Amino acid sequence: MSIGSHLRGVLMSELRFVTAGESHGPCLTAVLEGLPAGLPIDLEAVDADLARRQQGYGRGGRMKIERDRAEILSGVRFGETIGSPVTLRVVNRDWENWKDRMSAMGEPVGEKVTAARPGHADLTGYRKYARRDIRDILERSSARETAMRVAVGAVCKQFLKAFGVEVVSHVVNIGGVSVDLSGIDRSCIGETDSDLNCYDRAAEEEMKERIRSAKEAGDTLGGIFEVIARGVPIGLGSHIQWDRRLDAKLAGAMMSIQAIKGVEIGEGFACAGLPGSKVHDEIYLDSEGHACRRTNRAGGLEGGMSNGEDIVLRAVMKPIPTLMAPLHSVDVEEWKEVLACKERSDTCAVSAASVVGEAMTAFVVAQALCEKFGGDAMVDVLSAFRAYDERVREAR
Ligand code: EPS
Repeated sequence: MSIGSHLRGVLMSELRFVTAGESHGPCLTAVLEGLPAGLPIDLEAVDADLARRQQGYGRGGRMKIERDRAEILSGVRFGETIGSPVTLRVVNRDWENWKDRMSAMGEPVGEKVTAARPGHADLTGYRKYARRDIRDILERSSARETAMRVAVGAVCKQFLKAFGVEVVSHVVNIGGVSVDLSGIDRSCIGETDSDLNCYDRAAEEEMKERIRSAKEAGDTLGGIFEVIARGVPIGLGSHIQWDRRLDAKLAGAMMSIQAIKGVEIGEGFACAGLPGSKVHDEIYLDSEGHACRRTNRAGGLEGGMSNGEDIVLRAVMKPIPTLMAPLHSVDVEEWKEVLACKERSDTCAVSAASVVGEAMTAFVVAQALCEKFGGDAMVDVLSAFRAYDERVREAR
């Protein structure tokens, strides 16, 4: 087999997706390819995740306009996948207000954006893509795109459910206010009705207070969220090669979310200050003679593979770069120092990012499952999974 055909083979068996669409264009779309045929699709569950992403104390005016709903344009018939690419669409209601300025054809209309925002893609994107209006960059770098990641992730969650896998998230820090993790029962995560997807009421009130003051000051806030994947079978990913390691894929997927600046797995950065005896999860035998752990500091990943414990990831989101009290910058047309442009934006979107983190984790775990048990039909994938699961459960 030539390298070319080998690579094609790899790509064809892979679960993958791309998104398209501008923040104020007519709609956003995603194409998800590689899902086996025969997976029942619940569109209401997709919409429920889209609604969760729109929530959050500190969101801006845009979220009052949008009511994100997913439509399916291909790949599903009578509520079941048929093996072909699944196309999802979310309409931008704000398009009505932007039709002329975001028109695909015709002469440019409206004022250009020329004052770059520090921390956004504005300045580098404008130069790299040789544009004359920063809007050509900000429309796509906007986190509006994450609506499609959430829609794709929601479909992946339905695939994962067939294997007993569940992905949840919670916010653990906003603007320096931290949740007391020792007081949190992680098994309850996934059940909150909190505005900030936070499970520590006292911390949540303080977070809201910080968001209120940041908004008053024309400033923005970032934070940290945690994603937990439960029920992941052992042995997804591999120690064999750098690009097959599941921890690398998860970290990469998390870093791909707009405004994320750091990721840690399990104890993560805290490991730097601890001796090995306080970091590694000792292995015991339970009453039935099965290997078990009493701690999960590894965050469910050892040697680039899932080890059967919960996968625990945390990601840090920087404060949103669009400030109402703008920072020093340059005007790209006049090439002089100015204050950055003020676009309508959010004060804090960490709770929205947590839902996106869930979606990206669900996608990566679904991709790893497809890679390991891949098949064209759900029945085949499930029977490969059950045979493997039986073997590894029996293995001593
Ligand atoms: C964003 C700017 C704001 C946010 C947007 C991300 O949009 P607008 O410019 O329309 O006010 O609300 O987030 C979303 C639209 C969304 O759906 O999350 C940005 O510049 O990144």
